[in-house]
Amino acid sequence: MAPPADLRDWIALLEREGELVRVTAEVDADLEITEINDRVVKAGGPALLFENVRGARHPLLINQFGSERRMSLAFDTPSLDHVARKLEDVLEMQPPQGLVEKVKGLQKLKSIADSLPKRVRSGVCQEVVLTGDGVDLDLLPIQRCWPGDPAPFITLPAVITHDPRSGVRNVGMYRMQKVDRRTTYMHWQIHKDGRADYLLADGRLELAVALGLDPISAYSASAPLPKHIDEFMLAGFLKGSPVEVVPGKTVSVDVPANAEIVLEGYIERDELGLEGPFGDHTGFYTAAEPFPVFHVTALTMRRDAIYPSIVVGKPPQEDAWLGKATERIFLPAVRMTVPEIVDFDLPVAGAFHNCCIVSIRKAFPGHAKKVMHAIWGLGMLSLTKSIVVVDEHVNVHDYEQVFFYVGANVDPKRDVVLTEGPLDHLDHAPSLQFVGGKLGIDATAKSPAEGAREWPPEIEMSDAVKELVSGRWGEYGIVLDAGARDGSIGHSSQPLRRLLRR
Ligand SMILES: Cc1cc2nc3c(=O)[nH]c(=O)nc-3n(C[C@H](O)[C@H](O)[C@H](O)COP(=O)(O)O)c2cc1C
Ligand SMILES: [Mn+2]
Repeated sequence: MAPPADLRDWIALLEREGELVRVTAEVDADLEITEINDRVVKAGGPALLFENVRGARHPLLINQFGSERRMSLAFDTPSLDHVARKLEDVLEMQPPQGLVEKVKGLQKLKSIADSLPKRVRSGVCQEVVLTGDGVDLDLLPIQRCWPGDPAPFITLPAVITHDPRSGVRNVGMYRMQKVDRRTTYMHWQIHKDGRADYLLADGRLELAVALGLDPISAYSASAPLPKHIDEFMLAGFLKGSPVEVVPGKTVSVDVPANAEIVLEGYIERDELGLEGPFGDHTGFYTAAEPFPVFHVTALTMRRDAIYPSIVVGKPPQEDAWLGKATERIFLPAVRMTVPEIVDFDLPVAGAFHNCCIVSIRKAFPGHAKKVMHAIWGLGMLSLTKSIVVVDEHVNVHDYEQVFFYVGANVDPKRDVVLTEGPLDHLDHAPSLQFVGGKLGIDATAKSPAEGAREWPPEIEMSDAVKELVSGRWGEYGIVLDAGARDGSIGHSSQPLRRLLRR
């Protein structure tokens, strides 16, 4: 098996796996779909294909990413950790020793070479081409997500730009508020690569927006890669086959051949409009702010194109799983820079930038504080507002366990770091937008060198007694669930997953 090649392939797979429901009843893209989807997401329910959206010609797909099982199906992998391992394999490549390793090394290098996007002659994304006055966003079932939103928003786009200096492609997911039939805003926040391309452009920046991609390519638009790395290369690597592109009809930007829908157009350097407010993934409405205006010069699509959407809001929502994919897939890259990191967790309730829990192999006094500062200097993780550092044996995904060590191991005066730095564009709490306070909590065991008294041993039953009790369990006549019987209760490795399924 290979990961789905396009959105049709993906929908067929979801359907075969009992992971998709087709809704034929007429529904309204104005708020109604949000409420239906919200109930389904919170119940751990299936992807939804709304085939009859009032006033729109095209169906709407939502909740395609809304469970761990669907994420694994999308990546054609048993778990997201397997995806990370594939990446780790390449990142940790050592000079090969012996012939077998050399051959393996070459295979790995080939998998990178094969990841580059490939130009093809034609693409289904251009079966229908509407230009000029023919462009009509009203054909699409664009959702107005929350009652305070002033207009419908395109929420699951892959926005393709090129760095005007280097030509390197960037693909990012930035919501687009509909202004009229041929115009939207482009919500690229100040830390994002798409915005950097726009600021580097002298006057007009041409771009393209792909909607309805295979799930890995769609995910890659949300991946926080360094600016000089093309997200479609990551997509190609994770898919095991290149993203195929064709030249745009009205812009010098290549577009994914397999997209359901493509919007081509341009942004003028100094043309801004008041975007928002928008019910955001922070759980609050973000205030209206000036953002660039996107003029659509062509709307191209497949015949019977399917429009993809997602709703963000108070967590947990569907985007939790896109974030979890990034957390897992980027762990090897984080470890490349900070190898003492064992694992990390970005709690969904923390909207990803509010909190990071990290476990480390502690080797010297002050080590936890070193790791905090490393994270505050690392790519998009630099926007993290609070960091909790625990020792390597602590399961960062088990929030009760983490809470235990934060309570038990911390002298607030000695172990809490208060500093300041850049914060997420959407964070409404700091006094100033973009900069403010940072909190670090060192919940590792401390040594006298760090000003602590002798650290007490943690309570553990001996292995001999555990084995004895396991062996004799049947004799006691006590019935418990499986976790408790083998002594693993209270150390559940998947509390988040349970929470999200609830
Ligand atoms: C559903 C969803 C919606 C998003 N909306 C925005 C947005 O409106 N503006 C933005 O700057 N980032 C948004 N993001 C985050 C970016 O996609 C993410 O930071 C990505 O790494 C940006 O690409 P870049 O690093 O190439 O700029 C969104 C992410 C998701 C999953
Ligand atoms: Mn980027």
